[in-house]
Amino acid sequence: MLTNEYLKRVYDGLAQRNANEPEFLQAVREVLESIQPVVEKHPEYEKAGLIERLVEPERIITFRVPWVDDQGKVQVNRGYRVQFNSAIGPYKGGLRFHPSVNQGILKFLGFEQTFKNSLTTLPMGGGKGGSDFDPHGKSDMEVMRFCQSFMTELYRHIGQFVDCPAGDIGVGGREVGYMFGQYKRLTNSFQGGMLTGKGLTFGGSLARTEATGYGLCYFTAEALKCMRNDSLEGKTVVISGSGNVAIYAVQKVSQLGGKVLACSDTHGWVEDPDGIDYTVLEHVYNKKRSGHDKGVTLAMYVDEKPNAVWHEGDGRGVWQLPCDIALPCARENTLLLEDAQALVANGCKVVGEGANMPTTIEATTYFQENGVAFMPGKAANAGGVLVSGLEMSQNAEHLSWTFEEVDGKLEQLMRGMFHNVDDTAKEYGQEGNFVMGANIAGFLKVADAMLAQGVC
Ligand code: NDP
Ligand code: 2IT
Repeated sequence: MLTNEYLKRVYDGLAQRNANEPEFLQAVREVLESIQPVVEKHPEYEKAGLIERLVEPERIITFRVPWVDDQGKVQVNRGYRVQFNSAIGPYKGGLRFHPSVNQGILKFLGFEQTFKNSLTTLPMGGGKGGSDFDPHGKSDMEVMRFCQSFMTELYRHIGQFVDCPAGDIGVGGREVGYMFGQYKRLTNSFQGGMLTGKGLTFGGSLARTEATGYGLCYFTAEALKCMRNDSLEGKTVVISGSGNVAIYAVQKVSQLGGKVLACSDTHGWVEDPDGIDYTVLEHVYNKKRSGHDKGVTLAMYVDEKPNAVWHEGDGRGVWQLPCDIALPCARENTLLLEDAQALVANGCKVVGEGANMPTTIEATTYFQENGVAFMPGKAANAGGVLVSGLEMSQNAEHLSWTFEEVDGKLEQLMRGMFHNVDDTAKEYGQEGNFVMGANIAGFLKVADAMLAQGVC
C-alpha cells in the first residue's frame, strides 16, 4: 500500500502518463512501496524531486531495424535502448530479442536493472534494450544480418564509458559476437567494455555464461545457511524456463547436492525422476538456436533421457510438483497466484527469482504471507550483470582471470549481497522481507549519488 503522500503523487502521475505500460508500473509500484520508510526519513528527496527523476528514464532511443531474410524479403523490426539511470556508472543491462518486446517492457527492465546493478556493489548504472525480432527458427545468417543492422543504429548511443549492453532473452554469445564485430567495424575501435558476454577469444569472461544461474544458487544457498542453518543438499527444486539462466541453475543445484525435478519452455514441461540433466538442456538450447531445426522444443529432452516425461502445454505445470524450492527462470509474470497456492500447499519453502519479475504481485504477497522465503530477482539474479562488471574490469586491465577466480568472486559477492539485503530488511524492522531489503539497499546508493550530483 502506498500511504506516503509524496510517493502516491509521483506514482499517480506516472500511472496516468504510462497507462499502457503495466509491467513498468508494476515494477515502480513495488519499489515505491518498499522505500516509503526511507523517503519519510529523508525530506530532502522530495525537495530535490528525486523520485520524479528516478522513475523517468534519462533517455529512450527507438529505431528502425531493416534486414533481408534468406528468401530475399525485406523485414523490418523495431529496436530500442532505454538508458534509465547513470547516477552510479555507465548504463548497463541486457538486450532482449523477443516478439513481446516493447517500450513498457524495456522500461520495467531498465528500472529494475538500476537497483540490481547498485546491489552488486560495482559502478554500473541501469539500462535495457532490444527488439521485437524473434530469433526462433532463423538461420545464423539471418541472425547475423539482423544483429548488424541493429548495431548500425545502436553503435552511436553506446560505448565503454557511456552504455554497455549484454545478453538477455534471445541474445546469447552468438548475437553478442555479431554485434561486437559490427561495432568494431563502424567505430574502428576495439572497446572490450562496450559489450559483455563476449566470446572467450575476444575479451569475454570465463563463467559469464554460467553466472546468472550459479549466482542464483549461491544467493539461495546463503539464505538457507543464514536463516535455517541449512543447505541445498538433498533439496528438491523445480525450475521454469530452460534457457541460459535455467540451464546453469540446474547444473549448480546438482553440484550443491540438490535435485531438479522439472523445467519448462513455451511448449510445455519435462519431469525427470533422475534429476534434470543440464547437458541435455544445453543440447536442446543449441539445437533450438541453430536455425536448421525449426520446431525444436524441450520435448526433445526425452529422446536423450527415456525415463523423463514430457507434458505438452502450459509450462506452468512445473509449479504443481511437490518441492522444497522453486526457481522461476523464464520471464515476467509467469508464476501466478494459483501457482503460488499450489507450491505452498505442496511444501515449497523458498522461492528465488532467476528471471526478472517472474512472480506476479499477488503471488509474491501470497508467498510472503505464508512463510516462504522469497528472494526477488533484482538481488537473486544479479550474478549475470555482476560477472559482466567483472568482464569490464578484466577488459580494462587487459587481463583474463581464471574460471575459479571469477566464480570465486561471484560466489563471495552473491553471498555478501544476501547479507546486505537481509541486514537492510532487519534495519527497517522488516526481518525476512527480502523485497524491501533489496529495494531499500539498491535505492539508497542510487539516491545518494543523485543527490550529490544535483538536479540532472
Ligand atoms: P533465454 O532466451 O536463454 O531463455 C528463456 C527461456 O525461458 C527459454 O527456455 C524459453 O522457452 C523460456 N520461456 C519463455 N517464456 C516462457 C513461459 N511463458 N513459460 C515457460 N518457459 C518460458 O533467456 P535467459 O535465460 O537469458 O533469461 C531468462 C530470464 O532471466 C529473463 O527474465 C531475463 O531477463 C532474466 N535474466 C537473464 C540474465 C542473463 O544473463 N541472461 C541475467 C539476469 C536475469 P522457448 O525456448 O520456448 O522460448
Ligand atoms: O537482467 C540482467 O541482469 C541481464 N540480462 C544481464 C545484463 C548484463 O549487463 O550482463
